[in-house]
Amino acid sequence: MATVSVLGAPTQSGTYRRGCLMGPAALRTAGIVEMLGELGHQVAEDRDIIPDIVGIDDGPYAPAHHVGEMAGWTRAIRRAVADALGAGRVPILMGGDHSIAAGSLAALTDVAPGSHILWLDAHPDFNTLTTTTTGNLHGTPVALAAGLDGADVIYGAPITPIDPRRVTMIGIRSVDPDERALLRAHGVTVHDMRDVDEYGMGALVRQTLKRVAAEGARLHVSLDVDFLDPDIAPAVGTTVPGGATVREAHLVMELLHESGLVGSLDLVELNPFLDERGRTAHLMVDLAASLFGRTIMDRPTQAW
Ligand code: 5AB
Ligand code: MN
Ligand code: MN
Ligand code: MN
Repeated sequence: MATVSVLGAPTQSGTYRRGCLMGPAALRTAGIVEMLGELGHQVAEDRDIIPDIVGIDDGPYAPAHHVGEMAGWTRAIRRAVADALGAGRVPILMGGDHSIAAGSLAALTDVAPGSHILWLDAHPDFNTLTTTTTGNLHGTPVALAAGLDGADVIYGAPITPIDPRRVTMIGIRSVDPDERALLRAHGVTVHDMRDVDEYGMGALVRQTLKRVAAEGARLHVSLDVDFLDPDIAPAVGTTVPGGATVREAHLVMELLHESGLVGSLDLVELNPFLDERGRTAHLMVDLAASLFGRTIMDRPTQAW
């Protein structure tokens, strides 16, 4: 059983659409804390992070906007997640938009260098402060945590960059041209939806887990709501058709649980303002439940 830190990061400055700052409240309303208790885990901490105040003029970084806000959140999140990891807890970072992962990924290399990152998203979020065409910083956290252009501005202190060759992305179906070139150049493993169609979700996740186990690594999971198909998860600003089904997403989480390798989790991009009677919030909590050990039938832990 795990000791868990439930950390809210109610941001929305990394996106152009308002509402995802209500994400942590919606996940709590949908019962995330009670769910963890019911599965036998101990919630040692349940709070929202307060961002640092960092004044940065967006001017030189245009079209990037809210650079100072992201810097302030990133620095506070990095400390909070590193504290939780350092205390042997499993942090669940609840967004908020996906720019917050710049903080959790840096915390990971602070405390557990060599970790592997599983990025479940329609998008790779591998733009830099110079390649972003939208200026929306939720499209940048993986590249920034890898130390690419803009990392110094956002972190304001040295980081141990993540190794992009230890990043596996699944669910990808919307990639910008410069982003595609960067992903290739840095050796990120990208399983796009075509791979999911051809090989199946289970096979891709098992392959990834085997690799992580062989690396002797822990796994950080970053789950963007838009990994899911918009028909089942409407509460997100950046919908892309053709996403994961309910069962595909649960299968990912069930296999991750059985592996015993997951040490930290981001639940991001939930925009409750766009939800239908809480269904996306409930789905995200149910997926987290599968990751933390809920099963349909009791079954022995399977060799994967
Ligand atoms: B999300 C886009 N690549 O950079 C950009 O939802 C979309 O956290 C980013 O995955 C989507 O703005 C960010 C066009
Ligand atoms: Mn994302
Ligand atoms: Mn996305
Ligand atoms: Mn999004």
